[in-house]
Amino acid sequence: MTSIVVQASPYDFAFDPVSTALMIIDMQRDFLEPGGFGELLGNDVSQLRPAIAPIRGVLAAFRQRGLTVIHTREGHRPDLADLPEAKRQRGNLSCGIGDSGPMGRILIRGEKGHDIIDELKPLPGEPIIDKPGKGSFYATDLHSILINRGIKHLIVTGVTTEVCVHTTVREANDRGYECLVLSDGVASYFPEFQAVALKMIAAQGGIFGWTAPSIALLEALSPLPVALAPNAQP
Ligand code: C5J
Repeated sequence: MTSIVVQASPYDFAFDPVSTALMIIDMQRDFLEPGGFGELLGNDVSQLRPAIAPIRGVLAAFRQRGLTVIHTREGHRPDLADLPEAKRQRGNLSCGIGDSGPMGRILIRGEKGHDIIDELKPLPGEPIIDKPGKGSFYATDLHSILINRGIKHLIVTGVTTEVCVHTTVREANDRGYECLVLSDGVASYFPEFQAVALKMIAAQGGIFGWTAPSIALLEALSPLPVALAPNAQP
């Protein structure tokens, strides 16, 4: 077992990379690009873009070392059978989930807007979790995949900090996972929510987990040799 230690808040976060997964939550066009669900809700989608570069850096470090990477996408079946009526109606939108937008039907699996942005495209072999809710565990096989791979620690990135990232971290925490949320690898449409959502995770001795900037994780990973594992990416 190799123990990696990251300087984090509220205290050092230690993990064995072999039993750790990088989670990239909902980095979809529907949240990050104009014409998607995020913009239809009235948000300034450019607020989410600063998370892309830090996630790319950590993703490269994980791939180079053959470590586990998991992507999630929020969305629904084309027949909307998994879309609660309450979620469909929420926001009182003239164009909402399941309706046609500039990137196809909003938040529907298989549509252009539902897919992950080009900058963070999953590689073959990296599990993609399609989730109908805000949390990544609800109505998905994520927990089974993590158990089957012996994963105990999660490095959490993605959008949005106070919604799908928070819900996932809370779900993970209750299932016994240790979560490190990367402060520059998550983003919110609302700067004030970003700040307070990060504080809420690490408050009270790390009530939901830890937070740290991506550079702290990259520095901690740097002594770990690249291309050791058979599936390591150059
Ligand atoms: C939202 C998400 N905000 N991925 N989804 O509806 O955070």
